[in-house]
Amino acid sequence: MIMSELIERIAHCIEFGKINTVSPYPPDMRGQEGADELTKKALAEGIDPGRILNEGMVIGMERVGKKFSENKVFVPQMLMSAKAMSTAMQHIKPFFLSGSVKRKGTFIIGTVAGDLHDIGKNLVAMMIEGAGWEVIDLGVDVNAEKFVAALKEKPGSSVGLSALLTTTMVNMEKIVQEIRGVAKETKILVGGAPVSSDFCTRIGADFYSPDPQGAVNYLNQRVA
Ligand code: B1M
Repeated sequence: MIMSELIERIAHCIEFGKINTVSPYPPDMRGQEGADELTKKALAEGIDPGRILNEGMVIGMERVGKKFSENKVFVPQMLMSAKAMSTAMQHIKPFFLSGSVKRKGTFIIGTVAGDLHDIGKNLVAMMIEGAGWEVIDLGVDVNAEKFVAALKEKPGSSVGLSALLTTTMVNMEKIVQEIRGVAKETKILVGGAPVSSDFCTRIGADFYSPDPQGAVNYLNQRVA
């Protein structure tokens, strides 16, 4: 199979929520390979993991998101896509982790209170860990108290907040304020689809990045 065809099949599996060969969903792909097997195959064929991620997996998620906006698919389909994405991510993750023993510092990350989206946050965590940082991932639906408690355990850490909903991005402000209340100098990064540079400035965070690489660059340049 040629490289671009394999990458497109991965995108297709994620778009339609085809996890692996045995998964029964979607019915018209029953028995076919899913994101699991195809990602392993792509890596075995030597395809760059960055291409598999950006030209395959992320594109698949974008397509399902667009269809959701147009009311062409619903939450269950998005969940299947998210599951296919997470399964594929497990295979590419080792390629993004650096072997460096000495860590540059600690980065605490979480998706903010009320928000259960974790794919983007996981990608950011993975890239930052791969760039040589210790990452403490607090998961999803993380409130200010949990961020503050993690920071108290690891003073001097930088913090990353992710939000995917316009209704939850507002929770970032409270978290920033609470963190500033206990550790004023903490570098706070924010990101996620509805977040912007203006919003970042308005809530008193330090840096907005639209993507994981921007967050890595900021940490390496400003914090390490
Ligand atoms: Co949700 N959802 N969802 N969803 N979902 C969105 C976000 C939405 C835009 C879909 C739409 O309407 N088109 C919409 C939000 C609308 C809005 O607020 N403006 C939406 C909605 C409405 C909802 C529900 C309310 C639906 C409902 O129940 N009626 C509900 C809310 C649940 C909750 O959180 N309380 C909901 C639920 C879900 C699922 C659980 C089904 C599932 C999430 C599964 C999971 O994450 N494990 C889901 C999904 C999959 C999506 C879409 C389709 C995909 C999100 C995603 O993973 N994208 C999404 C539509 C879309 O984005 N096109 C949508 C891929 C990911 C790689 O990108 O997360 O943007 P992203 O992360 C990027 C950057 O933003 C950035 O880097 C990442 C990599 O490039 N980034 C950072 C992210 N965090 C960062 C932090 C940084 C720096 C960069 O520094 C710290």
